[in-house]
Amino acid sequence: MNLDPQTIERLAAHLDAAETERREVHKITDDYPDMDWEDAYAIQDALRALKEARGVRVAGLKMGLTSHAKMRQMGVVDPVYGFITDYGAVADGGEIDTRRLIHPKVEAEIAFVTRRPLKGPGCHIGSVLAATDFILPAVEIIDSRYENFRFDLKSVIADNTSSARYVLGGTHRNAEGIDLKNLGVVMEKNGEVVAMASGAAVLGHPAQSVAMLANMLGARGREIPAGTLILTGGVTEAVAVAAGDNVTVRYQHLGSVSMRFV
Ligand code: 0L1
Ligand code: MG
Repeated sequence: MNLDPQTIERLAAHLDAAETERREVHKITDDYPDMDWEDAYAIQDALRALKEARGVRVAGLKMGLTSHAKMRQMGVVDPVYGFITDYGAVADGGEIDTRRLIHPKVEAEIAFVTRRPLKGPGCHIGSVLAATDFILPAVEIIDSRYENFRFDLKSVIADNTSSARYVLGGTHRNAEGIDLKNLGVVMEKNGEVVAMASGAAVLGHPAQSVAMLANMLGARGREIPAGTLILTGGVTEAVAVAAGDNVTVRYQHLGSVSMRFV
């Protein structure tokens, strides 16, 4: 690690304030070009601790940048992980207040809920499917705290991978009975189709994203606990939204998820 504990705490507070005050900031590697991957995740951990200390509950974990479409869109090559919060949850069909966000974008995702812990290294699709309680459709609303979504991977990890809001659909299914690779997803904005993909867009299979998360956490001596909700990453590129937009995502076998931006 190259950053001292005080700098890590200060950068976490800086990113937390940017989120709560809805204020864009420049990417933190501009000022700390030597920060390494451990520093980046240490800032994310400090951000999580800061939020939990004021009563925020962590509602689950997320993987980001797991599709080639997203990686291409953001000019990066590796997935990242972060956490989702209780205050980020929006009911299916609900309203999302854009005045609380900077420059939101929506991503269609497939979510998993585990019934057994998963720990890397060596976690694979088979172990994930065996440990999965159910899958459900999800839409993540990301909102980077960085100006114009311009960042590098370390800055985005520190900023909790742009986590902001998420909407879960009501249809829960057993993953074993579903061909997740070929599960079709269609995203509509204001009645127009804006993106289409299948589950294979996420690292070849959405369960691979959970396996990678377990392996990434395992490298840090952590695991995915039983009962964890995991957003596996956008199957399509992220689509920008603004007040007045209506978004519906239709999932083969899993129903649809919708929301309105006000
Ligand atoms: O969930 C995601 O894929 C977002 C990862 C962070 C990068 C971004 O803000 O697009
Ligand atoms: Mg996402």
